[in-house]
Amino acid sequence: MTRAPSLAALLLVATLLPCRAVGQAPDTVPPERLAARQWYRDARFGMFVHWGVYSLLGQGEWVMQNREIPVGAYEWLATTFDPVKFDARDWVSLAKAAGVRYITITSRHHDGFSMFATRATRYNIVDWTPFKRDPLRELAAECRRQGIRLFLYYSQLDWHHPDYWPRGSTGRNSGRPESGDWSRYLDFMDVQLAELLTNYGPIGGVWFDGMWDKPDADWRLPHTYALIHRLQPAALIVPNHHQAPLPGEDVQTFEQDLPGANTAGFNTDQIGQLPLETSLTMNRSWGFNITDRDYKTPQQLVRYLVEAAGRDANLLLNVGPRPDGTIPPEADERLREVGRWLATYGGSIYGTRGGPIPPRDWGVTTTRGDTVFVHVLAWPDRVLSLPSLGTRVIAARMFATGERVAVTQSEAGVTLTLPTGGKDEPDRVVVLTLASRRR
Ligand code: H79
Repeated sequence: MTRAPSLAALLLVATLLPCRAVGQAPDTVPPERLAARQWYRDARFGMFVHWGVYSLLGQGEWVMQNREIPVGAYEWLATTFDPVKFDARDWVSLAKAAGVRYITITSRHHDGFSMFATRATRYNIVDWTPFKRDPLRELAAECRRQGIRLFLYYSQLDWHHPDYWPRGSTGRNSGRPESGDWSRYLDFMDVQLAELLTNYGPIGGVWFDGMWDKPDADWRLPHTYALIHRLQPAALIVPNHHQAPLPGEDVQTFEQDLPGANTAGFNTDQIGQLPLETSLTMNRSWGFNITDRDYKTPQQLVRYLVEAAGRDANLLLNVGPRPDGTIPPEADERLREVGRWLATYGGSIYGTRGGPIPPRDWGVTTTRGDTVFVHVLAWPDRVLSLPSLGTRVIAARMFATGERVAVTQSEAGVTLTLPTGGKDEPDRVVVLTLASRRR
């Protein structure tokens, strides 16, 4: 009861503020946000969670759109959502075992159903379902306990809200009235975002999605971004709008593609200076899909993480929990496998930056200080030649075993002779120590 006026007040304050976040040169980003970006770059690995009413149908998170489910029928479906086995401690413990440093969870997806306590609409998990609990609150508390940062996915696209009008390229067949008030919809989102940034303690950031549904609309981004940064100056804005970064944004994220690749068909090839992230499904679905058996192997997932790190990007690896709140065993096993790999090789991933050698067919490099990690992902021969690193290599050994690696070097480059073993590993990591005049 006491929160509504303070939220209104926060919104008012945000409205009156000059939009300082907009058009800022990078050097005017406040220090707490710069520090958060640095933390984020160091993290390298996150767990994405797609979970909502759609999970009940086991056909992915686009089921409302794909099966043309009308708003009324979907509203009924939502009344049955009762994930009695949801246990925040299980989820966060799994995240820890996987070696992720942050979790990004759907607070509200395109179906418009809020998976958190909100006063902006009754169409939320606390007021609309028999479950009555706020999973975000439980997750936020558990993340704090276990030292995981929580990011909130928030869909700007909405297939349910009557004021999402005029319609974009989706959500046209859900039986809504052909009218609505766009500015009221934007106000609704701002109220919800203010709640998310007020009621759950420190939030890592907001992961926006769906703007691509109406690319030409006025989304009032400067206003909303300023609101977020006003409420939590260290919260990062991670927009999945498939465009080059806009003012006020903190991360450039790529969906189902490594930065620079565009197999998905909608990712931009313009890579800016911001921290990078790649989001990836383990099978072909984000939301729980009961028939999608097309899982990547743990080795493929490890290699994707390494490929991302070699391009200076984080990997945000998705799981789609089941409607009862449990994680599918296929996802559980894979996350733990990646975590086992990181328990050994994490030193070549966490806190590193991509390079200095650009990605190659044989693999990638990561670096920290005067150390370069050569990640040999696909190379059949013992001899591997690298371009010049600009300084001398003073030591080379295998990361896991410490075994010495023979090196010959000239101005043209560095040649490594790899040991015979380890070919069944997803990644053979060679640690090069460089003479320190490099930086
Ligand atoms: O939340 C997950 C997906 O539900 C959501 N983003 C991830 C993280 C997502 N929605 N759509 N997509 C991903 C694929 C995007 C398809 C698009 Fe298009 C192609 C957007 C623009 C062109 C389809 C055609 C939608 C609008 C036009």
